Amino acid sequence: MQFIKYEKTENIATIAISREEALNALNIAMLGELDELLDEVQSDKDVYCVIVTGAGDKSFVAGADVGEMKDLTQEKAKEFGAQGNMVMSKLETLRMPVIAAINGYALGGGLELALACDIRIASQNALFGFPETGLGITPGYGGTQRLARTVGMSAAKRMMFAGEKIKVGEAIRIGLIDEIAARGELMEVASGLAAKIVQQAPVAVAQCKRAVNEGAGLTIDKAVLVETELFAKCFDTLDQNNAMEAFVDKRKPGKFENR
Ligand code: CO8
Repeated sequence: MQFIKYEKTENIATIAISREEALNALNIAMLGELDELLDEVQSDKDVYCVIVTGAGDKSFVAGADVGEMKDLTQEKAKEFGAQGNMVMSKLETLRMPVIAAINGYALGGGLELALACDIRIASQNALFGFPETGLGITPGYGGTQRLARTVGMSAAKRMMFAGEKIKVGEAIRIGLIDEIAARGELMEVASGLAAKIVQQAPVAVAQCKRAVNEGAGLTIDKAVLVETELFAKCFDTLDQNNAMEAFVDKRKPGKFENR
């Protein structure tokens, strides 16, 4: 891959968007690489948690590539938007949790990428915003929807309407991020959380993710039915059998086997 670095250690995969000379701005080739990589991650039984970050210490992702976008026709813009949206949805619906480790600029498409992750941890120097209205466009990779669902409609509208860039203090206040890490300690903090996640039963964690995501658009009556289905499926797993047996026998369960 030209624009993505990929590593896997102890059930944790790290995807680093890597185009430092352009502050990791997303281009079409990079989205194609990410698309293929996400298929590989989804089918890798050994990956229980993913961390997404940006290469270097200045930028997570500074948006979609403006140079690549500037001459798009309406028709091409639809194609471009659809490709990006498909990749963001693939990331959002990965079986395992995804942590965004935001190491600097998370602007436009970069913030949209972070919003498609399950949990956001940012370093002190991170800066968030949707500068799109200043470029004459709307966010196009699901940002209008995921930002409003994450921080509420008025905070989301304010960020988009005014094109304001916000720092970590404001981002945590409005619920855009979950944790702030000292500069230089971001990957340690993100890996620490990932290490806790991979110690839980992977199937149970995956079903929690599905229940929250799939229930979000439903009425509570329908949403709890989704939960019941996923809850019940856990009882067909070896990990549930072993963990509950160990509890009843008053011993520690062995390592979960993801089955
Ligand atoms: N696209 C292309 N190149 C970029 C981008 C970008 N989004 N961001 C930075 N770069 C490049 C710069 O052009 C520059 O390249 P060069 O060295 O060749 O001149 C290099 O990265 C370094 O950038 P700066 O010199 O500008 O660095 P500064 O530290 O001075 O500024 C900023 C950093 C504030 C992040 C500034 O670079 C900036 O404002 N970048 C653009 C941010 C932006 O507007 N992002 C949103 C883009 S729109 C979008 O993401 C829409 C997504 C949905 C698309 C759907 C399509 C249908």
